[in-house]
Amino acid sequence: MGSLVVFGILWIVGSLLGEWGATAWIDSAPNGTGPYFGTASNLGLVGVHAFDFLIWVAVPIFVFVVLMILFAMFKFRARRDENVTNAPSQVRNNKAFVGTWIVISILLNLLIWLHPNASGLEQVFAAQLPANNPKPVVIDVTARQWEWIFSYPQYHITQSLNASGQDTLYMPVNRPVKFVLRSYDPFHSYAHQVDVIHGFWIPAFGVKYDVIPGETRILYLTATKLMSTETNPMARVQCSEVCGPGHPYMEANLHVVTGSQFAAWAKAQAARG
Ligand SMILES: [Cu+2]
Repeated sequence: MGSLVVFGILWIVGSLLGEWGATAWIDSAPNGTGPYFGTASNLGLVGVHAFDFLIWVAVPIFVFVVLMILFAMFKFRARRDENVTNAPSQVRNNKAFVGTWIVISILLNLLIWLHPNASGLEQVFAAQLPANNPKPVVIDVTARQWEWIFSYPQYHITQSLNASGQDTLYMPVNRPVKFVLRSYDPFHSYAHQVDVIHGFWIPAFGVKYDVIPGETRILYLTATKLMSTETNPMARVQCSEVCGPGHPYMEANLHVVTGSQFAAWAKAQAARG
């Protein structure tokens, strides 16, 4: 009984220390990004919260298992005067313990299936409903070998470029954006159907969406942090499908700006046509 009490106390103290360490780790990096980089969109945050929850659940289990190994090594070690060659069988069976372990494992699996798996998926599905994205900024994204072209039909911008003539994605923070994703390849214009697959990936947003020839795909997303490629390399559009020799260089600048900065930028872009 004494061992059980000691084990219980060690488990509780170890778990509390572990939870404290995990929280410090998660909150360690600047901007609260911790060990994650996909934290700057409503969809990315679903994943971040899921990982936080899993770590929180896993810490006491990890501490329990490690403690059990250390505890058994110490408690059941061979004594100096013990005759280990003729020791009795060391195999024990505790049906209550095994039964409890199995039941708790099944319950934990069910819990993780429900939350964060099913609940997170539910959040992602809900985030893709047009009704939950009022007054979105519509951005037509055309992927081609090897370039991302961004047009803003509401603002009469046919191709958004920066001062150096590079494709640039501007979007306002905390406002829904409706990405209309299409694949187009002018080098293979003889057959639009045999165009190649690209992958629309913004690492900082924790989101990837394949761009399939012949399909028009819609992705709703809300950026939650001000950021730009200049200060954060994760804030960029990157192709994530091997789409030919130019694939690694198929990236574009990203700027997440305030609403008023976005309005000013759109006005200036529209003026240059
Ligand atoms: Cu590509």
